[in-house]
Amino acid sequence: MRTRTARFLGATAVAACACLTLTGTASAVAPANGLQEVLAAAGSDTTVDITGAILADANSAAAQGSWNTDPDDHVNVPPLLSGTQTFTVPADPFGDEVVYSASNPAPNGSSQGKAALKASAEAFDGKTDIARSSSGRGSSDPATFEYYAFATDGVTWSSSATGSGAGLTLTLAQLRGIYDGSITNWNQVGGANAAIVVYLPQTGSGTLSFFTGTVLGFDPTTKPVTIKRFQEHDGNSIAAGDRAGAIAPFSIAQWIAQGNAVTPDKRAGFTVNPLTGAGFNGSPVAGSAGGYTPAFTTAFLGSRSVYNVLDTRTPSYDQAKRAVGFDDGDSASTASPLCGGQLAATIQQYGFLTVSGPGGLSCVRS
Ligand SMILES: [Ca+2]
Ligand SMILES: [Ca+2]
Repeated sequence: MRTRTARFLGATAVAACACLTLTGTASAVAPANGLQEVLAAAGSDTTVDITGAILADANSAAAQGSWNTDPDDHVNVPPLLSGTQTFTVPADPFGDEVVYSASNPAPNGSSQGKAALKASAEAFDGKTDIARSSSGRGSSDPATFEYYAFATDGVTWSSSATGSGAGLTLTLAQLRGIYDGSITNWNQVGGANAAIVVYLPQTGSGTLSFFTGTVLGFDPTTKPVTIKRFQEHDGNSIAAGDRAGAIAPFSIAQWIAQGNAVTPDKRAGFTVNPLTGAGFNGSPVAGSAGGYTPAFTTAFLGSRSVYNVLDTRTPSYDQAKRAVGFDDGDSASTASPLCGGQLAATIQQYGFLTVSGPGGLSCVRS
């Protein structure tokens, strides 16, 4: 690997020198570098589907005819594989092929995606080039991480449309009471007489850390309440016998995308429900199946940015930025299609609010 890396480092250096002559485009993202790289995104479950659409656009014939002329291959690694399923990230000039499987699981959730990005930067192998993240910068993140917020999601509580908590509106105080163990029966909050079965997403989930850290403001595992786990945004992963009594946080964007059939429907009859006393009191979703749109605002305590994270140390950093970032000029005209506003309709179809950044950008860097 060392020999190949050294050889292609030479090629990168040549490309970098060539770009220095393009003085008129100093603020643009770097040009295609002539290397066919594999740009792999991994991590968040919340953004796996919208990222799939973003990367499919980057791989499209239109992109290859305009900006992705190498062409680089953008690969979206699923967070979870079932049974004997495998997923292969092809080799490229910087890294060998990676085969994810039951024995070599893919990064599942934002934390693991960012850990994989950091490891790839340190190894200079680019096996993960982009971390999908539904959580912002953490205190232990390397300074070389760049966060590109590209959309806004909301997290609210969900219950089964045919269960004991169907059709309810909860106050923030009630939701917190359920998760701290002081409210244990749906009839205490206007529902049927049945025990509330309390669910949280899998550990390492960005939705988990946002829901507990921001919406609840405490860690329920330190409270006198029994917590069960599910794979976030997947109602089918809640035990069938628990569904009628279950409560679980759910990404509004994921719920909409599933309801709009742009991604497989895993809602299992769960609905995303109003939460009052948290900055936005209405229904979080408008419209009907196939045409759902997000109805919450950024004033909602449960609203959160979602990000693509890059590490400036990875071998394909500049090329990854061409798909999901922008450069120091803060100009929409020289940004990636995602950050230049060209994918706004896709972002909305997948249930997210769009972002307004400086200079007409549709991303914010932090
Ligand atoms: Ca390239
Ligand atoms: Ca790579």
